[in-house]
Amino acid sequence: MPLFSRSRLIAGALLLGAVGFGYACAGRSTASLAGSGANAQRVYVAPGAYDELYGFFSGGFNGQVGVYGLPSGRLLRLIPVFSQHAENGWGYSEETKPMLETSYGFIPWDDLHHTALSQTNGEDDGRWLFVNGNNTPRVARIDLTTFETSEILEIPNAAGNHASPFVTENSEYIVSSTRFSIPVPNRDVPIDEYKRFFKGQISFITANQPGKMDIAFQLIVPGFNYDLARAGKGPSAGWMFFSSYNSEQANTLLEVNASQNDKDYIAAVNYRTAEACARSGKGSRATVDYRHNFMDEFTRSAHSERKTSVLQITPAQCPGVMYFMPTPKSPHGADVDPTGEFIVAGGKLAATIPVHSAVKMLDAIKNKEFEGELEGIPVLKYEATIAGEVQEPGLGPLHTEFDGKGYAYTSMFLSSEIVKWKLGTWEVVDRAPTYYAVGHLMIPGGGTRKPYGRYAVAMNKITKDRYLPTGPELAHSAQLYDISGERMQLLLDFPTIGEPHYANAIDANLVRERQKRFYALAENRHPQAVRAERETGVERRGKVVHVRMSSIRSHFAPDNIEGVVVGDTVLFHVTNLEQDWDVPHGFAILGARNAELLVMPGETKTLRWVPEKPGVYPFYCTDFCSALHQEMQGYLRVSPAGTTIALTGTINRKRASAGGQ
Ligand SMILES: [Cu+2]
Repeated sequence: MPLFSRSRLIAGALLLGAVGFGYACAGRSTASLAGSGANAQRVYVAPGAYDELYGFFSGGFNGQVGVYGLPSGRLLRLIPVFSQHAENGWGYSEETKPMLETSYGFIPWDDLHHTALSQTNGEDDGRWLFVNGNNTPRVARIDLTTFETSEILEIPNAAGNHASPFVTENSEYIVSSTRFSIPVPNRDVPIDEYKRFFKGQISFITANQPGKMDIAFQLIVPGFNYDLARAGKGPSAGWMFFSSYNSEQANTLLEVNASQNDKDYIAAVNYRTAEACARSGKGSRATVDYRHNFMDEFTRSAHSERKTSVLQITPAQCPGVMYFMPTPKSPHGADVDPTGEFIVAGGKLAATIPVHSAVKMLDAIKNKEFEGELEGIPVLKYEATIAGEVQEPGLGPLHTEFDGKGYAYTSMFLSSEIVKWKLGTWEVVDRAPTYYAVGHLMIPGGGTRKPYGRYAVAMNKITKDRYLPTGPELAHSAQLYDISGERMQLLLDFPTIGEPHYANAIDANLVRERQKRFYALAENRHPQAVRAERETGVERRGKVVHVRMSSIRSHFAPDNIEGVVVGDTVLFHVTNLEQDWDVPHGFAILGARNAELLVMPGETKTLRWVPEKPGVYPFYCTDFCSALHQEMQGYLRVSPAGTTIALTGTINRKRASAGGQ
């Protein structure tokens, strides 16, 4: 099979890059703007109307998820996950800080790459969105009734949690596999002894019980780089497919040294077999250190628990758990079509798009059509599993999504285009340029049994001339295509926050009607909550002053506080007494060193504040809550250390409560 040589590939990339920019000029020409009025109508959502779809876009290095309405591309919300978020105090308030605890300590940032919506029977169910943290290996659950991160699990023995968090058909598991193999357990060894000490790992994480995520089992596998994954379905049900590269096990200059082999592998893991092995006592429990963090529903406070062991299985201990399918060449995507029969690889340096057949794979396993074995893992013959190859698709095939109508769409990073091809005949039927260097593609429902098949979104790595420039850093970009007809049609560019690395989109009806509107005050079990103003007050415990404060349109209680001295730490526990939708209150105080608080109706949040100088410090509501929002303020007096002024919290000169001394 002809492969581009490295130099030819690069030359081709440069050539096609130039073609890409040629398209850009064409994009601005009158000819192609002629249809833009009609295209505008197809993405236009009239004032007061809703978008058809929620689009959840990972923010890459901002550690957040951006929620965009589609087809309009309107930004609706940023959901902080692994990164502190000053807008709502995520990771700053005492209640949310434990969510960012890890075995490395408090980490207020991560690199969030992939999203995966929960599924029931292989279809979107609108319950949760799972996302991964790449740098400090973690996975997270976002509750789609609140659009809040409700759970984070760290992954031991991982480094670069890239092949994550792809979901099984009934959200039994999400997976996590390591991009960087490391010594397992991680310890002080010479880097040159990579092949001897470094291992990969593939973790299956129980996902369908909120608050109870854990690692069901961890497969210890050869020290390759594991990149992406998809669950099987239909004939491939019970399997999970992982792309891997660096089968050379290089530990330096991977750009050359990890591209030596003609083929790397797609790893097929049978997780039912792994479950059976685990049940029958195969494998062993290893001592590790990782964190499981979750929000308590009733205190609305996060807890961080330490975990110290994980069940590890090697493929040699568990025959039938894992097979390698040779795949050219440094495969990136490993995408399963809606029927579950085809596993499409995006060999980013390959000249074709290879497609494996699940049925052929199962036959090949049965007939032992192996070309060898790697650390107890049979390597299947390429000819035995391959269903077909898409010839001359373009340059740099990465990711493939499906429309549910028999077509696949592959992003071509180097030639900056989406290539549409037919499953079964492998013929290319359409191409559409992207602007520029498309990474992932997303078709709403594309990873499920029933893709919606109307739109595709390209997530691009380079924006160049697409928007008004904003200094050295340009807005990142997604592009929306209509794929309902024979030819793809570019409808819309929209800028995104952070890197839109990957995304999912879901029918808005599956999410919209299930929204929580406020938290019931009667169910608030936060230990410092107040249910009425008469329960507010101030209390000194040594050098710590607790202020139990309420907020309701349009005042705080108490709003005059005296008796705090330099050397005290003040904890403001603010309960929002409102019981109505869309009435958050904020809280900020002069000199606060982190963020404000944003407190949802019925919720209690805590701001830690350490005054350093005597004086009077105003505090106020930061969220515009009513016509009298501007009046929603108070004062806290700080006296020199050693001053003996009674601690009081008052409103309208009345004591807010008897809690002071
Ligand atoms: Cu307010």
